[in-house]
Amino acid sequence: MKRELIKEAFNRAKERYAEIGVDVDAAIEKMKEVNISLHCWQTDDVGGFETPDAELSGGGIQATGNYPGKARTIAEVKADLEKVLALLPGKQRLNLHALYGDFQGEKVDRDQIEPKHFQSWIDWCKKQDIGMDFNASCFSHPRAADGFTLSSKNEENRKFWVEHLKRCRAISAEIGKQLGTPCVHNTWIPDGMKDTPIDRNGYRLQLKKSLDEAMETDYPKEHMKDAVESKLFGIGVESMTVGSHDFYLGYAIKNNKLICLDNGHFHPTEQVGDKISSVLQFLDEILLHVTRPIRWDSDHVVTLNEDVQLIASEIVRNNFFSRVNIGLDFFDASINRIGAYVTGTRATQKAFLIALLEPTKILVELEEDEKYFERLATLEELKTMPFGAVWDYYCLKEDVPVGADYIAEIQQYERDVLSKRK
Ligand code: RNT
Ligand code: ZN
Repeated sequence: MKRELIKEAFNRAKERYAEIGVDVDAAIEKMKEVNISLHCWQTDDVGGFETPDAELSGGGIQATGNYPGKARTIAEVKADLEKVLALLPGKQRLNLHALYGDFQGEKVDRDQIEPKHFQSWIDWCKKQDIGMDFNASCFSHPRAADGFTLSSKNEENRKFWVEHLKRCRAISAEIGKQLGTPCVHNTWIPDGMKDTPIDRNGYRLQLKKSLDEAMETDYPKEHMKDAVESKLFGIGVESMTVGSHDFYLGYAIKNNKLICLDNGHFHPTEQVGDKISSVLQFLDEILLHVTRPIRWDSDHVVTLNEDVQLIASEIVRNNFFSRVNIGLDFFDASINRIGAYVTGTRATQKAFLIALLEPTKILVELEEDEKYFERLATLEELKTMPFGAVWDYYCLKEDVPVGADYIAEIQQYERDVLSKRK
C-alpha cells in the first residue's frame, strides 16, 4: 500500500515538474554522480585508534557532547559505517583520517605510518565496493601541542610533520591504486596564533617550504590527488591562521592542487557556493567539506539549508560533477552519532536532488532577458514544488528506508548495538 502511494505521488510530481520543463527521471539518473565521501570521524568524535589513544586536542576543533554509543574500535567504526551505508541511497566513499590506522596495539608514530597500517581499511572498501579518500592528521599529538605543525619554527617538529604528510600521500597513492579510483588526500593543519602575531610572513614561509618538501614526489592522478584546506580561525587561534584561504588558494593554483572549501571556514556571510565557479576558473578540481557552522566553525550536522543548497545548485547548474569531490565534515557527539551521519548525508543528497529538479535553462533565459521579477518568482515557486515525492521515490528505488522510516532503524541499531557500548 505504502509503496503504491509513493509511486502515485511520484507520478503526480513528475507531471508537475514536466510542466515546468524538468525531466524527473533524468534528475534521478544524475544522482548516480553524487558520490559523497563519508568522514569516518563522526563515529567517534575524531578520536582515532592510535596507541596510546590520541585525544582530540591542539586542533582548534572540538567535538562537544557525550551521547552514549561512540565507536571504540575499528570494528565498531566499520559496523557503524555499514549501517550508515545501508540507510543511504546512492553510492558513497570513505574518508579516513590517518589516526584511524589499524595499528594492532602497536605504537606507530605519525612519521612511521605505512600503507600496511591501512590495508584492512582498503580491504573493507573493496568489500563495500567503494572508493576511499585520506587525510594527514596534524593535530591531537604532542608535536602539535604548541599550536604549530607544518609551519613550525621548531625544525624537529616541522620535519616530523613533513614526514607524516609525505607518508600520508604515499599511502593515498597506494589506496587509489588498489581501489582503482583516485584517492583525494586532504591536508589541513590547525596552525595559528591566539593573539596578535608579529611574524605572520615567517610562519607562512615555513608552511610553504614544508608543503613543497612533502609534495615533492608526484603520484599519478589516477592514484591520488592533493587537496589543501584553508581556514579562517579556530578556538585558541583567533588572531591568525597560517593556512588562510589566500595562502592555500595561491598554493593550489601555483602547484595545480585542489583547494578544499569547508563551508565552516569562512566569514558567516561568505558563501562557499559562490566560490565554486570562481576557483574552478583556475583549478581543475576542488574538494568540498560540507558542514553546518553555527556562529562559528561548530561542525553541526548538515541540514538542508540555503548554504548547502547553493553549493549543490552551483555544481548541478554547471555540471561540475567530475571536477568537484564532495566530502562531509561534521562531528556531533551530543546525539546518536549514526543518526547524525545519516541525517547529514541525506540532507546533502536532498540538496543535490532539488538542484537537479530546477529548470535551469529557463531561469538563465529569464536572467538574460533581465526578467528579474520572473526569475525571483520562479525560484520561490520551485520551493514548494513536490520535491518530497521525488525524494521518497528515489529512496524506494534505491531500496533504502523512505522518508522518516530510517529513524526507527537508527533507534533499533541504538537498542541492539550502540547502547551496549559502555
Ligand atoms: C578542521 C577542518 C578539518 C577537520 C578534519 C577532522 O577545522 O575542517 O577538515 O575537521 O580534518
Ligand atoms: Zn574541514
